[in-house]
Amino acid sequence: MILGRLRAYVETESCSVLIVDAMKASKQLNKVYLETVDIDVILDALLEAKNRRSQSFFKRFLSYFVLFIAISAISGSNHWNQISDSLHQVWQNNIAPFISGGYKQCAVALPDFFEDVLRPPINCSFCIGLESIDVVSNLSIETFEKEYAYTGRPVVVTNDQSIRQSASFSFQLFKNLSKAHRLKSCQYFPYKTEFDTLEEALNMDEGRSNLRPGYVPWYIGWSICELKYINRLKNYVAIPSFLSPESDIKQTLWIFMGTPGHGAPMHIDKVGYPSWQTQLRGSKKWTLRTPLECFFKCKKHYEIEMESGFIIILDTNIWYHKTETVGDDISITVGGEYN
Ligand SMILES: O=C(O)CCC(=O)C(=O)O
Repeated sequence: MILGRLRAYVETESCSVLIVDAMKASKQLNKVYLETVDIDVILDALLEAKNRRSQSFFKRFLSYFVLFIAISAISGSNHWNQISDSLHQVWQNNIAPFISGGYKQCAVALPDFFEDVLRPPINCSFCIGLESIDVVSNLSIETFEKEYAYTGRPVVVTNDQSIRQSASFSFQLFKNLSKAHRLKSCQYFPYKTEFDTLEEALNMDEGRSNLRPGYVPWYIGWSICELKYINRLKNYVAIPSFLSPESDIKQTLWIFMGTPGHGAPMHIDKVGYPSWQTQLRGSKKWTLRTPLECFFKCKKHYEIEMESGFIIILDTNIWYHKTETVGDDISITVGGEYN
């Protein structure tokens, strides 16, 4: 009786498909029908059942989809490049603008898990047999190019000539250069700080920037990408001497600085070239993680502590990496990419 009346009612609201489906689906509904004749309660229950059904359909669809892309990525499917390109397109053109409510670029970042499974699988030859990160003193251009530059093997270089030519660095030096418009940033990473802009960060109170007892920890990073400013920064920081002048083609320089206990979280980059980074002040621990597809072929984790004057060479496009300032001093680094 109730169902008959209900269907008639609902049909006038042009929702008959919903009702028929929902009636089949929900045992709970039968209880509602028996216990009440209030049409609003019944409709609410029907709608809830319908939502639950479509949610569980969506969840099932999503888990099959995620399983499919994870298996393709891990197994290194031949078509993976096309699949990942198409998925990126769909994300960028349809899903991200839809979620962010517009076409603002980067309003919604790809969630980490998707970043991970959407990248093309990496050939593990760079980590097979690698037990620890080499530490080499005074590396020559030839040895660097033969053994490290394009092999994906990370290396830490000590006693490089460039260190002797670099200035001594402090928070204040960057603050002064930026305030005087002698350096201008391009991209800025606030990490876990509350500073929305580099200017705000460089204007933090003096006690905090000087690590006075009770200071609130911080860590920031930014890039310099205009030639005028890059050349100015190069007056202070010498490029590692084992990089040949031709390999210094990607000019952008990156600065990272912050206090003990803080750093960059685990991530992988899509910057195109491998990186160098000089530890100009303080110490920083790097933790490297091999990509998922190499877990069964390589060691999973590597750690290395960079002391002042060390230079790390790392292809951040194939190694997951995170950093943490260690010791008592501020950590200041400058780095870039090479080709
Ligand atoms: O030096 C750091 O703390 C972070 C560096 C980094 O994440 C990168 O170069 O991708």
